Amino acid sequence: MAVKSGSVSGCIAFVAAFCLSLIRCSFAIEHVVGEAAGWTLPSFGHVNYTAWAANHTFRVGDSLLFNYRPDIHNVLLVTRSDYRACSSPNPVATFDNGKTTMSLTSVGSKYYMCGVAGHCGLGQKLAIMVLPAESGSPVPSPMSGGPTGSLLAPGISPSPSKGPAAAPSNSGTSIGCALFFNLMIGVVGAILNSSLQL
Ligand SMILES: [Cu+2]
Repeated sequence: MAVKSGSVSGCIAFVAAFCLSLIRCSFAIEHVVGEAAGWTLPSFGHVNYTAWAANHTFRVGDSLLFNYRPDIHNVLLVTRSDYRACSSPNPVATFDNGKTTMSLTSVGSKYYMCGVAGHCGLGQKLAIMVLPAESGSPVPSPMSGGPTGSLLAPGISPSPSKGPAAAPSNSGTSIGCALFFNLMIGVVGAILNSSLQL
C-alpha cells in the first residue's frame, strides 16, 4: 500500500517536472518565412510578410528559414532605415543560396528585404521583433498591429542593428536549460529512490 502510493507520487512528480521543463526550456522554433509560398513577390505567392510576421512570435534562439529561387531572389539583412527606404547600398549581410537560415541571436527588431531591383518596393520585405528566450517576459511588440503598407510608422524603436550586439545571452540560456534539466533529473531520481524504499 505504502509502496504503491509512493510510486504514484513519484510518477506525478516526474510528470510535473517534465511539464515544467517544457515550459522553462521551450524548444527553438524554425519559422518558415511565408510558409508554403516561401520568400517571393507577394503578388506572385499571395503572401503578405507583414501579416505573416504578425502571426508569429519570434524569440532569441529561434531561426528564420527563407526558401526562394536563388536565380530570382536573395535575402538581405538590412538596417531599419534601409528597410523603410527599400534601399540597400550596404546591407548588413547578403544571402543568395536559395535556402537561408537566419538565427535570431539577439532581442530587438530585425529587417530583411530582397535585394533584386524593385522586389522590396513590391512588398518582398520583412520586419520582425525578436523577444527574449524566456517565456513570460513582458516585452511589448511594436510590430503587432503595424501598418500593412511598405512603410513602418516612424519612431517604432531605436535602431538596434548597428554595432557588434554581443550575443552571450543565447549560450547563457542554453547553459541555464542544461543545468535545469540536470537538476530535474536529480530531483526525480531522488523521489523515485525514496518511493522505492518506502
Ligand atoms: Cu526578390
